Amino acid sequence: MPDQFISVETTRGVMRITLNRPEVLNSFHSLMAAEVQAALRSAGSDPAVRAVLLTGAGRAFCAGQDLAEFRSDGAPQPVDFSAHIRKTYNPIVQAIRALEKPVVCAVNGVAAGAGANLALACDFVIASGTASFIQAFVKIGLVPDTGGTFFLPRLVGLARATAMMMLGEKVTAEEALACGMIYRVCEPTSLMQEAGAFAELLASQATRGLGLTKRLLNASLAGDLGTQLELEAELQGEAGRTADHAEGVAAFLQKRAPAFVGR
Ligand code: LHQ
Repeated sequence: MPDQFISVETTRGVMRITLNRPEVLNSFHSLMAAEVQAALRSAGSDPAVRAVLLTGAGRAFCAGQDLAEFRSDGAPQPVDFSAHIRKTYNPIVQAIRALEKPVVCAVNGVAAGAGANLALACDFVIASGTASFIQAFVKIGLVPDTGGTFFLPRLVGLARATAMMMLGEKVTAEEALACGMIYRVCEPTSLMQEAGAFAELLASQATRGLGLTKRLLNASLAGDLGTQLELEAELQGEAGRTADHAEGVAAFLQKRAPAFVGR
């Protein structure tokens, strides 16, 4: 079935996933979440995809949960939020972290609630100078979700994460860059060009090596030194058996640029 709420296109090794409900700032309802999950599954299984670029259509990246999804006649419906989160956001975050290919998030405007934390689950966040990040949950009496309480304190430290999550104030792209929350800030007019070129650069690299590096970084978030050293040794063995490792060494010795094939 064709996607209704996102657009997906793969060119030059990059799968571009665009959240496409601009009239509600690309906020998530269950159907859009299911489409994002399917796109990420296909990114994992398609060898032609060597990097993913996630962004939003229109003036926002994503305003988090579509707050109209659960309401009728102005009264909150008795929805099981726990079940909803387990079915929608959690599998997306798990899929992004488990995908052994780099995921770049181009934050083109406001990223609020689950939208902010979706961005933080990606490997690289490149934001427009006009973008902002809002841990909006507190404003509606909720707790942060979509992995925010895992990634944000690790990115910016507990003190700043606490303030962002307990105050729900807008954090500008420049502030986010300054505190280590994101990778880069771009001029608004050049965001998609720069983020696209960056994703294509990643897609031209030694994909298995990048994927195994991501597995190591994931493990480092929770592991101890001994376990991490052992995992490095194991995965270096695997990386050392790839065609791209042989190509990288040959290119170095022959003083030429490597031509990686992603295997
Ligand atoms: C929206 C939304 C939106 C619907 C803007 N929904 N329409 C998990 C599980 C279970 C339950 C709940 O939550 C979660 C996780 C979460 O993500 S909780 C956090 C949910 N998100 C928010 O609380 C953010 C709500 N949005 C805002 O605070 C503002 O819209 C921001 C600061 C993002 C942008 O402000 P503005 O630039 O001033 O835009 P706006 O407010 O005028 O919005 C434009 C339109 O988009 C507007 O519709 P309208 O028909 O008036 O043009 C909004 O109603 C709609 N919209 N966010 N989350």
